Amino acid sequence: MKFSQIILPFMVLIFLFISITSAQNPIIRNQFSADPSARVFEGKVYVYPSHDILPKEGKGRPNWFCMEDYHVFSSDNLIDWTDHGVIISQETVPWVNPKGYAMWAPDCIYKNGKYYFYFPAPAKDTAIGRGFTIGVAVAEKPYGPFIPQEKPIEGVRGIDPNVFIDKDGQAYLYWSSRNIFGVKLKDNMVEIEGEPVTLQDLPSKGLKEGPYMFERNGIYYLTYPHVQDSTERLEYAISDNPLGPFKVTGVIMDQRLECWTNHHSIIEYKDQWYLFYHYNDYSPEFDKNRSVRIDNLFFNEDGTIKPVKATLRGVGIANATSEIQIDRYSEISSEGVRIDFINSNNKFEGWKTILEKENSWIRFNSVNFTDTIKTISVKVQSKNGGNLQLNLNDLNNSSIAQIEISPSAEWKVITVPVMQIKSEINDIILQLKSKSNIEVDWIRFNK
Ligand code: FUB
Repeated sequence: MKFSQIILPFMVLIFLFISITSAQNPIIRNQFSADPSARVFEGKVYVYPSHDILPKEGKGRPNWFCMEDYHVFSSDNLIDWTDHGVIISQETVPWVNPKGYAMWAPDCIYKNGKYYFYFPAPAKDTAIGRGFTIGVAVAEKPYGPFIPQEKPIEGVRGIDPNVFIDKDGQAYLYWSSRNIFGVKLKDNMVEIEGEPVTLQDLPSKGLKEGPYMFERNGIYYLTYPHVQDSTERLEYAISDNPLGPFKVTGVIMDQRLECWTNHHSIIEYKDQWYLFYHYNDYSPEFDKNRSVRIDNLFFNEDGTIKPVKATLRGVGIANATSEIQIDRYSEISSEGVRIDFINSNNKFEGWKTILEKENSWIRFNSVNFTDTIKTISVKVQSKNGGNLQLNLNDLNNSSIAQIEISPSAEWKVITVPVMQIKSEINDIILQLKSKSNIEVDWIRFNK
């Protein structure tokens, strides 16, 4: 067998693996994921989320959060995410109740050549105390293997640990238990130094949890979910000191009635700030099975944070030759477009776009083209058949493809030629040009 016969199939496989996903929300599409703590380590973004599962008989409490382990994910483009697998589970931490199913929101930080993973869980030994306490696991690499400490951190009780390291190298641990608490960490990162304080002057009414601290231009931003009205919204307060007192300053993301919790983290990566948060995309009927999302975050000149718009499109530039899930749109016409699950019995199969009114349209922004594109393939289904038109950037521009769809009750992939496209980034707009409904799964451009 020639070298090329051995190597080429592998190269094709690698290429397929890299090119099949495009940036969109939610970012993790084969399991539930929540409470994302994003960190930049070794030039990549690592996300440490909670791992929601469905409670079942003998597994957790009905209709409540249920989590037995943590995975970690990484990406260097916020588009293609690698799942590094399980890093900690309730069965492998010496002090954790192995039947607790409550491995809630974690965090991870780098100090002195080691990665410290902080996680809340109920202890198996009631001598440690009832309810949640917070433990640490330590690794040489951001993806593990993480070795858990024998005991949780002494003097800390609560959930949602967050660690911040100031410019002078001092580390602080924050957590919540209705209020938000903070304390310095010793240099060993596994013990606290001094007595924890309740952070002042945060809203006095309504649950506050999920603290996330960061510093920018000398301002300390304490960001946190808070129930101001009926569900959690993301707010922030600022200070000139990591332990406050704080001044409540604004709302980063408003409440969403469909998902009671929101939990977030904020990072700067390659000169852009991002908000990582969650929503119950794959589980509209049960909001304790959530999914991680990302959207861009911007600051005003005075350092205040602009409210973040939650989008389906998410962040990043999609590759024209990947399957573009246009149901994760950036904009749709005011009527005539619906998004639904492809298979309501397995929601991880994703969504479809239903165009049901003549001239209705859907836009997907920031698609990277090369001038070698010759055809477009569309996965569609239409009982009565019809026509789609594809435009770049503006509906008033001349169309680049006309797609005629014959009647069919089955999904099929139709491929038609496209006009020449320059090598650049464009928005794509798909428009219905007939009276009958057309359902679209994805679009892909081919060389
Ligand atoms: O994921 C369980 C809990 O829900 C988290 O610890 C809270 O922050 C909320 O997101």
